[in-house]
Amino acid sequence: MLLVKNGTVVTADQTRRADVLCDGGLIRAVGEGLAAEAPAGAEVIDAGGQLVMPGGIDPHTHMQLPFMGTVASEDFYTGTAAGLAGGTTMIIDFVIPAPEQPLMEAYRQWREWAEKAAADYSFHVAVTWWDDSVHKDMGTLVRECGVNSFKHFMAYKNAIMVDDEILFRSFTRAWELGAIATVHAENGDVVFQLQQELLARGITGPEGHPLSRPPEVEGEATNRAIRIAQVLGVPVYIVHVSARESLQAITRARSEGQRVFGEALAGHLVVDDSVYWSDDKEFAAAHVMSPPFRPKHHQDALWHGLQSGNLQTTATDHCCFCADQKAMGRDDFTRIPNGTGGIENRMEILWDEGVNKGRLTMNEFVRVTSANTAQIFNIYPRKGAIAAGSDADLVVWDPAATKTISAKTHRHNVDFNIFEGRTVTGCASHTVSGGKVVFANGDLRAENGAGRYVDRPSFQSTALGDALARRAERKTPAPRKR
Ligand code: URQ
Ligand code: ZN
Ligand code: ZN
Repeated sequence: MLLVKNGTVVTADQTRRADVLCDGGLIRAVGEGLAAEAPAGAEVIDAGGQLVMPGGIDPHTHMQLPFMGTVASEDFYTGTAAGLAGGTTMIIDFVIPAPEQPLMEAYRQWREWAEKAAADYSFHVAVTWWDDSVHKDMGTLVRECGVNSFKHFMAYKNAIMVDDEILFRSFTRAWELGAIATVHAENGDVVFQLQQELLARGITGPEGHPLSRPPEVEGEATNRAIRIAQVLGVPVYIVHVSARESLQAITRARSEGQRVFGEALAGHLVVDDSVYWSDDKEFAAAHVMSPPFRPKHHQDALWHGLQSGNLQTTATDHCCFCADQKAMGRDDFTRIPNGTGGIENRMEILWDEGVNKGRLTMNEFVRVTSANTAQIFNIYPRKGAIAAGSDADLVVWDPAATKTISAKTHRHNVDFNIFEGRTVTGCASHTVSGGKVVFANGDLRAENGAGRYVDRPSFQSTALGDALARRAERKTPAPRKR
């Protein structure tokens, strides 16, 4: 039994003084004066002067991902443990089959890797190729494995990139199954051409990375994915929206009633492209991720996207590579493994830059760090809520505490932090995962293997599924009048 007392409970839609009683991994009661009901032996957290919020959900991580000739340095244990130290109590990672690799084989591999997770986890499954077996495995994944989202990379040509025909087939299949399609939206063909041109001009340093992936490349692919989803009548989720152009495509579609969701990374909200022009090439290479960090005006657009509700979730795309791995691209920026970290820092960055600066209310903070993700991926209110019957995943947040972020002290298993040197006000003092106190005033008690796989039911059994079904009953749209 765990009692979190004297705190102010902040959820997506409510702020109130309340105690929280947890038992058996679930929240049992939320209300004032529960201390009297807690048995003598109950563990107690005194949250006086602090906030009690749903544990964060990071919908975009890549623990120990084999990628670009190496493997991400963060594994499922160290990565989820780092998340717990920052208030994140669940991740949605990615199964990314190699082209021609059976989806079920890749799924089993990632499930094995994730056994060591210290916090709850789930998987989006990437469709990186197509034949009848992919069509079949998608059905098995939804019906038997609790997968309700399929990822598509429109970038990474000659690797995991898929073309419009596969997008069409896979979006259609996802819709049939009541699953949501998600995309990494960059035009991989244009990126490839720009990369070749830059290399031919002798531009091999990390500055070539952003030059080969301008915002227009992301805006075009975002719009293309949205339009294909519109033709098919399926919802679509755009991961790591980094540019104003992509947000414009999402905003337009949403304003016309299309069901499109967008995700912003903590990194894209506060780090700009000046990092790539540093004389310190190792520093610049450490920031190589896709889409790249953008000029500052894109950050303002992303914050407006979160404030307006046109972007719904925040993530990290936690995909870490150490300096020696990034050095694989010392002579050719296209060989620098793409990815940066941040799972421990996402919530404190969102709080400091969002709530402290008046961009987000505390309730909106909960929406974009937890509740919206839980709703979009159909695990609300099990996750993302503080209510009787919800999982006992909580963060006790000290709005007055300060913390200076550094690779010297962070819990990530990587030798770099894109938020290095930032001092934030507001951070987790305690994290509760499955009803257990796993982080308390700097003491991290993450347990290898304590995390559970979280099934995410298909949408067919939900209002969204009904809405989609009703749409499907409409006759096939008449050919557009020219
Ligand atoms: O593209 C992704 O999301 C993966 C491969 C992580 N790397 C990255 O640069 N974002
Ligand atoms: Zn991506
Ligand atoms: Zn990613």
